Amino acid sequence: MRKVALITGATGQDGAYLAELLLGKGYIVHGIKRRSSSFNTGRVEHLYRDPHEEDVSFFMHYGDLTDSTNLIRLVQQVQPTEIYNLAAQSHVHVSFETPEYTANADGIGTLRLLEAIRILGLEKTARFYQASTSELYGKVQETPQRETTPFYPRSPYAAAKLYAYWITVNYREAYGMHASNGILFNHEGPTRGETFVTRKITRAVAAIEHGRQDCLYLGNLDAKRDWGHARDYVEGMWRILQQDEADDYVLATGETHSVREFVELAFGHIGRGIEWRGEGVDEEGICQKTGKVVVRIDPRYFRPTEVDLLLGDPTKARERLGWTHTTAFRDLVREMLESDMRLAADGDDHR
Ligand code: NDP
Ligand code: GDR
Repeated sequence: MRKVALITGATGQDGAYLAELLLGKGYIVHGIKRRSSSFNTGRVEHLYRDPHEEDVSFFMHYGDLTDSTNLIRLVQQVQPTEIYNLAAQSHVHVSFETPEYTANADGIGTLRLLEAIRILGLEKTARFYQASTSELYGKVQETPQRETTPFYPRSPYAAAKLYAYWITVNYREAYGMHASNGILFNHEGPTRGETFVTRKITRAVAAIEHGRQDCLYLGNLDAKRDWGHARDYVEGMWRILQQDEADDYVLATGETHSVREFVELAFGHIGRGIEWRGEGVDEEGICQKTGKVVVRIDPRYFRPTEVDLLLGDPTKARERLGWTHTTAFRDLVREMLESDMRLAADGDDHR
């Protein structure tokens, strides 16, 4: 019997990598996509085949985490053996602008999916993965952060994900469901959303190099993150669901770097060193080669409450899942930058 996976958020960065991984393992994969006025399936286009052809293994369905009836119908139709709940309004800063929607999609959306499984009597047959996040640690209580570190969310996004985390634990304990949380630290790649800081930087560096942009405007350069590659992290998600017992795991690299370091490395890759002048909102990054200002601070990118430092301890994942990251920070930056340089050279910097 082939395994059947249902992925919410299949059009997102992780959903696309995960769909590819599972198809490679022989799964039948069903993804949920949202109705949009323009195409939003660019990341999974290479996996998609006309459903009229024979032996098709990848299917997309319209759906939304804010619509219970849709979720119940899809779970009933698909009868998944594994459900990966990756759909979310995933932008921390945007969550301050859309807190209610974020709570609805990211928090209550998770409950809707768990209830769909229960209503359909699939709680003993369908395994459930919840995309939990290092943002739960927020104002950190312990460094490095591990599975036992107390949570202290610092945004509407993190507060919504806190509910999702605990309702997943509760359904595991209350109904014996195989429901697990992956507490994933930041993971990136060439298809990362364009407004997350890593991709914003690599796209801007490529655009500046091609003479299409003069300056990159950023917020807090001193924030530190534990950045890995999304390809590695979807492998960890899959391993979590292959365990006999459901449990919660941190996936991280165990290294932390500041936004400033990311900027320096990205500009360094195209042979343009950065010299920093000023402080706080007056801080500027000058290109050592041209003498031009290529980075400026714009306070609009500061968050009302910030998460200053994230550094994960992936020991449990290494010992129990045999999981470890394979892409080093420097190689991640290079891969993202090279991809954006190719897109900029083609005159097509949108994906
Ligand atoms: P993306 O923002 O790239 O993808 C999010 C996906 O969710 C997209 O497919 C999006 O659809 C979909 N989506 C958003 N709202 C809804 C909704 N109401 N109903 C159905 N689908 C919806 O995120 P990532 O791939 O980076 O992250 C995947 C998950 O992991 C998210 O839950 C995120 O919060 C979490 N996470 C991510 C980390 C990271 O560093 N990447 C770290 C820790 C956790 P559309 O394409 O139409 O916008
Ligand atoms: P994060 O990612 O909030 O960690 O959430 P993001 O890349 O948005 O921010 C990382 C850090 O960079 C600082 N920063 C900026 N951020 C953005 N987006 N734009 C800027 O111009 C900018 N300048 C500085 C931020 O203040 C922050 O400190 C990501 C998402 O994928 C979540 O869904 C996921 O849960 C967490 O990672 C783990």
